[in-house]
Amino acid sequence: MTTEPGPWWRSAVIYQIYPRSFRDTSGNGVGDLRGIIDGLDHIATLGVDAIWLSPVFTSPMVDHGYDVADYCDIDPSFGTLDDFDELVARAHDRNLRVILDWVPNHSSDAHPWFVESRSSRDNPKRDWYHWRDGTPDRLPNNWTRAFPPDEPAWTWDARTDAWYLNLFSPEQPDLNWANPEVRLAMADTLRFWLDRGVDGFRIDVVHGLGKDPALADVPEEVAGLPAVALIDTELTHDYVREIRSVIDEYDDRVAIGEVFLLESARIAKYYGTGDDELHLAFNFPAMFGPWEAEAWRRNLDGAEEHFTSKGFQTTWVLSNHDNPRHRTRFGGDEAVARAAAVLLLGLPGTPFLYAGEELGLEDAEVPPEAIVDPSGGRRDGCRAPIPWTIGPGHGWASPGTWLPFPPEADEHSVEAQSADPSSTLALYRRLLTLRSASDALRLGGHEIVHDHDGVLAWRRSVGGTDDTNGADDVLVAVNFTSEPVVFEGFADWNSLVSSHPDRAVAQVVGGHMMPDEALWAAPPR
Ligand code: ISL
Repeated sequence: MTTEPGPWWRSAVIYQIYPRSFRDTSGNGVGDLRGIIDGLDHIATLGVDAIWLSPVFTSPMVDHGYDVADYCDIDPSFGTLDDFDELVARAHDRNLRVILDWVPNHSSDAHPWFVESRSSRDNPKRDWYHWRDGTPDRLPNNWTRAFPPDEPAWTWDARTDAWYLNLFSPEQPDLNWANPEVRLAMADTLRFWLDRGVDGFRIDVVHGLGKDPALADVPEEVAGLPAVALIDTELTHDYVREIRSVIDEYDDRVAIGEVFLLESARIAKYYGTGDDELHLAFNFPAMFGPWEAEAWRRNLDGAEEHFTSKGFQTTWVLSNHDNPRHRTRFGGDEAVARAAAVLLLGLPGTPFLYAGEELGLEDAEVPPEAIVDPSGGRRDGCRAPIPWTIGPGHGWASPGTWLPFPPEADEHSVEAQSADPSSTLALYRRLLTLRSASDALRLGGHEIVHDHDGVLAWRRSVGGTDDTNGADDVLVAVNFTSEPVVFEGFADWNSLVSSHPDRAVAQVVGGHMMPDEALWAAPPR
């Protein structure tokens, strides 16, 4: 049963690639587009539906690509536009969609727009960024930037004796979206890539676009937080509607927003009416929670309350390029990381995988002298290169890599795990194969059927749960404890897949869960 009643992204699994860390073919220690082309067979075999590339545009790389100096070209360290076109064609040949990471809130200070804007007070592009008069000893407001934290979000520019706004590093000046010329120019950058066949965009810090025209202070009690986590104005919704209308000029594309707000209710507002703003927004509160049954019960209830009940599609992320990998966050235990995979791909909504989680990678140990992240190193560990092969270099065409490999890189390599049917990679492949064959798992709702003694279980179904009518019905059960547990009600169900290598497929579960086990099961036939 694989009928698709809705748009492709409703039933998709999206795989995030951090291009610098994926695979190097040029020998410079940094991953590149040809490396991604080489990795497409791995991705297609894994069984995901789309790839999202963190930024590949021309960039001085102060924030490793999130500082864009040309929105319509590929950075030479990644390759060329021809490589990009080939990547899109080869991905589409394998039924993989391609999503780009668009960074509209700020450009690089090396972008020609900013170079012009800062050149004089009467330059035609002066108003493309946020400039404020003043004196070097008087900040325009109390906002703080993200990189490095605890510093003001303003940089004094002696060329014209004025401040400019930067919510991230001083090399990432904020664009002024209140200026219609900025919006038109940015819309054209979307069309440039849509015309080349990309299937959508992940939109960086999209909630930050609309700045309060008064640029008023934030309340003193939250002034220590980076301002980017606090900005949430009505103006932004106007801009998001404009962005959506550009994307809607093309068929079948998706707008995914990074709404970096820490409350689901506020994130949900960026879906607009359901068809005029974002198609999908990351729901980060779930990612920041612990590995506990109660927390995941709250996540599922919150998804229902804020998204599903309003007709919005929920998203789920356990790991990305900005946070320690979930295996590391949850204590490093492989059994827990495997259980998390079974949970993630059994949740109702659109799951995002972060390249390397299918290998069960942990964060790399990055010594102080090797830190390259402008946030102060917090994000370097999760950006460690992907180990492809066993042995020195792990398949990278370079003696050194821009960050060290993660721990146990031989054992975790694609080569080692491909040959091992009990590997984490084999588990992900099995989960994704089952998911793609099950309407219940891809499209169904959920009903919680058990949530005590550290076990959370829910049932995914479409067409009712009466299996005599051929309905598709799957139980997802997660034992969050390191003890064996028994739970009632599903004694005669058969396992479809388990995080535990000792659980046989088609074994009657009998309500017994092994320590740290998560499984999917089907009703007796
Ligand atoms: O990771 C964070 C701080 O260390 C977050 O606050 C992060 O800055 C926030 O999620 C916004 O992230 C996005 O925009 C940044 C970029 O550095 C991140 O990689 C990107 O995901 C600026 O473009």
